[in-house]
Amino acid sequence: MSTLTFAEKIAQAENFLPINGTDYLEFYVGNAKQAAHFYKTAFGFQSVAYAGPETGVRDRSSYVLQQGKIRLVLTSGLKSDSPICEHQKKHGDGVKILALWVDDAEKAFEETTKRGGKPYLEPQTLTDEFGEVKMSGIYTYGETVHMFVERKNYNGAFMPGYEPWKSDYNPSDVGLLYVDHCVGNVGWDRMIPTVEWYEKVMGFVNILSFDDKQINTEYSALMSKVMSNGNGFAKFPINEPAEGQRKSQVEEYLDFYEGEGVQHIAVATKDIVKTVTELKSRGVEFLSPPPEAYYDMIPDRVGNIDEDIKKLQNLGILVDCDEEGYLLQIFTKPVEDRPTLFYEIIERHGAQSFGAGNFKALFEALEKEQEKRGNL
Ligand code: TYF
Ligand code: FE
Repeated sequence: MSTLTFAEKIAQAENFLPINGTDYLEFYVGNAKQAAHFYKTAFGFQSVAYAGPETGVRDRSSYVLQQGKIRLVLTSGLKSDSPICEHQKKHGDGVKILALWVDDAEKAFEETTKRGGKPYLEPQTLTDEFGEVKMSGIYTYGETVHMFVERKNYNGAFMPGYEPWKSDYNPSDVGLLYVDHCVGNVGWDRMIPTVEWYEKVMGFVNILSFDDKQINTEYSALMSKVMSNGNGFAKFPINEPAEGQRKSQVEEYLDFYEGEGVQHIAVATKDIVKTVTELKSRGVEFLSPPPEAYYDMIPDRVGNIDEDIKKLQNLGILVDCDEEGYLLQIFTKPVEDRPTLFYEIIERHGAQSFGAGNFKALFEALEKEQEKRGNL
């Protein structure tokens, strides 16, 4: 067990790629118009900007939505030979771009490509009457891309090419604030090379690891390593499947996504009880709640928490802790027909970890229930 705090670990990252946070997440989807409706209605995102044939963009439609600092771009290609449609045909709806907000998109491109990053987009400058945005991009795992976005004083709706999207339909937000982390699923024996890629090309550090002995329940055998940049604003855990009693959930993802890609996006809230109550009332589906015994064990396992355990239990919210505090988290079911992308809602109270203690706790709670039935 390392004695360094998370702050001490991330301070060891290199700083050739300063990152201010997530700029946007772009999805390639089959029907962006309907996907945008879903993220407004079910998740409480607000309409921000649009690009498409009406704004002079011929090959695609893109809808930009925002909640707190979280910006989503939902994009569909308009012709079957479009690379966007090809991506969607192979992977289903999924995350294409994890865009990072940087101070210098050209330098980000130079520093990462000279360390082995594979170019996706050479640095370019987009200009309109509201200012300029510079962008560049490199590939990460699978066909997923890290875009570097520099927007010093741009004050348009999103970026050149987009127009403000004024909608008459504006469901209220649900309290989502920012992207906490985005997890990638990679293939067998691909976790270490991917971790080394983040170290070498992006200057990130590994702040946490779970091996398959920690994360191995009947349902889920996997290994995971969390990569962070030097200020902790960009955190990318990397999962690899492991052999278990059943097929690993990561392997199932790889089969259905037909390759490596984003497994879940964790979004932060300050009031998880309120956020999850609201999401459920709007039809967002969550994984089944853990057994009662899980909640009986919380005082011993985690200690005192501010929240009413009964309320957490009613909603199926999970609790975990580390040396620095505790966290509350819950996972949605996949939001696609393929069992691929899902969401995590997370509320941190000091803890900087990712909830791995929940694997063991869920396992033990199941055994407690078994014991109650006299079957152990
Ligand atoms: O991002 C992560 O690594 C965690 C993984 O009950 C996780 O979200 C998944 C399920 C769970 C606890 C942690
Ligand atoms: Fe997570």
